[in-house]
Amino acid sequence: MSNGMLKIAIQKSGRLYEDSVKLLKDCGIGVRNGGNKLKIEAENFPMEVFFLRDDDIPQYVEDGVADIGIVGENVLYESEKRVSLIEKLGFGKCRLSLAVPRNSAIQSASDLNRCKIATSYPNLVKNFLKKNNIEAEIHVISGSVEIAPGIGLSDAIADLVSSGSTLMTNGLREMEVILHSEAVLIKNKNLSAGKLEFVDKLLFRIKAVMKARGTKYVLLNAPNNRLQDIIGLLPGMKSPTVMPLAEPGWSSVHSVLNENEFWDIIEKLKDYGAQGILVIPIEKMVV
Ligand code: PRT
Ligand code: ZN
Repeated sequence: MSNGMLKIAIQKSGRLYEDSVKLLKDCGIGVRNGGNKLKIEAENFPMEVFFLRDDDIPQYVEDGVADIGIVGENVLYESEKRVSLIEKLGFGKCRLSLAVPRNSAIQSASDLNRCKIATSYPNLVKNFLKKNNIEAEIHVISGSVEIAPGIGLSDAIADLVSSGSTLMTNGLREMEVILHSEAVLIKNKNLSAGKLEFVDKLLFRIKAVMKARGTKYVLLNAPNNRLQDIIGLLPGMKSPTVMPLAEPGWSSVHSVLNENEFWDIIEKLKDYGAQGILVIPIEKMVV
């Protein structure tokens, strides 16, 4: 039954599906699931892809039905399954937060003693309460947690938040973050040496893709008399590439920039007289 292929479990549909498939695709691995199948063979990589509900993924990976999986940290830690976290993947970001009705007297987690908290994450909430010496009652509901206070089911909720608009439209105020979460790659703890080799190969590609996602390639023309100032702003992989332009007194400068410092640096480059600034996405980055 078991063959040499690496078996990966990803979400069948939902918030993590598209980004999971995109990540594999950017790693050169084709995942086509036209027929809404449970399992397909990937293209260009010895891999089988299982499409599952996210809640089932930690269990499948613990049991070795799947070798690896992509799942939110919230689901992973709530499941309390014994698998290894290999890599954070930078998408599906959210937080599990405590929230109360806007006008509630409850101001902080410590005010939750003897209160009722509705959540779909009883294990995470229980551990949080224990760690903070809070005694509250947990009421488990599987969906629409945000309506619980409004219908008198609970005093507070613990639910996933990303933009915060669900809390806002339900008249709730975010009080405290229990867990920051993003999609992660997990693996079974007893993989064979052969499987681990494939995991390493995949991980190498994932890291190259993720590194590239946070960076841009920048080309610009610099007046030679400001070249040192401009180079000083640009880190580059080793150091920026500088080439003379056909026009005397000018050089072409190429470099790699982090997305988050990008706008600041572009403004300063302009101040230093840089012209013709081109910014290009990087597809893969192997350092
Ligand atoms: O069918 P299946 O069981 O696989 O899917 P699911 O319905 O359980 O999960 P799904 O697809 O909704 O989410 C999958 C994963 O995405 C979650 O486990 C998180 O790791 C991650 N994620 C990221 C989120 C959110 N952001 C998110 N905003 N999961 C849920 N939400 C919900 C939240 O529950 C709340 O209802 O969105 C609402 C809040 O969003 P804002 O933007 O209004 O704050
Ligand atoms: Zn789910």
